[in-house]
Amino acid sequence: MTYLVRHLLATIVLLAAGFAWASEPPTDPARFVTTRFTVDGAVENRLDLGVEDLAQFPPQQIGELPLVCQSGANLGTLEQLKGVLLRDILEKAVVKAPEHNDVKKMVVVAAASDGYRVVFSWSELFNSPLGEGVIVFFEKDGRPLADDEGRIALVSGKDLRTGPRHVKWLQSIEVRKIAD
Ligand SMILES: Nc1nc2c(c(=O)[nH]1)N[C@H]1C(S)=C(S)[C@@H](COP(=O)(O)O)O[C@H]1N2
Ligand SMILES: [Mo]
Repeated sequence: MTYLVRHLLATIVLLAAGFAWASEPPTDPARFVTTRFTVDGAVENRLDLGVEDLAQFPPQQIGELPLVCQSGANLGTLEQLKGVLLRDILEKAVVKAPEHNDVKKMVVVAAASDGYRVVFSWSELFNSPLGEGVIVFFEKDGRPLADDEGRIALVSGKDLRTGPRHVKWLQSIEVRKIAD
């Protein structure tokens, strides 16, 4: 084999490997899909809720919600969301706050099956207009949520940028007191 041919072959092998690496399929979102989530931490009643259980709460709808990333990039629109208020779920779980000032030091952590986590303060949810826009949702456009975010997700509809607190694949809600 001449030097030139060997060199050519090596180049072809390297190029092929490069393409194989670059075109590796993205992680399959189906492996993150959740069908239930828990509510735990500082609550009187630990809950474990599936879509069918959410039907027992007062229904909430959001007609159209532009999704905007933290970077400012526009990510499209969430249409016809059906869900329930996170506040209503927490009221059923009953936040444990024996001292008059406890709730002011509490946060609610919404976690997803891929490790994504976002935080709300108790005050945001229960003592500000923002709370009226925080929903756990299970239907979009009249259909169950697809694998890319389903079957249960959460969104804070009154955020300036709605992407960050759009939690796909909701897995748990944890109530925590973070200051003494
Ligand atoms: N579970 C989960 N939810 C998530 C994220 C994530 O990585 N995991 N990324 C967030 C961010 S930063 C944005 S902007 C929106 C939109 O992400 P998408 O374009 O991947 O749908 O989802 C949000 N929700
Ligand atoms: Mo984002």
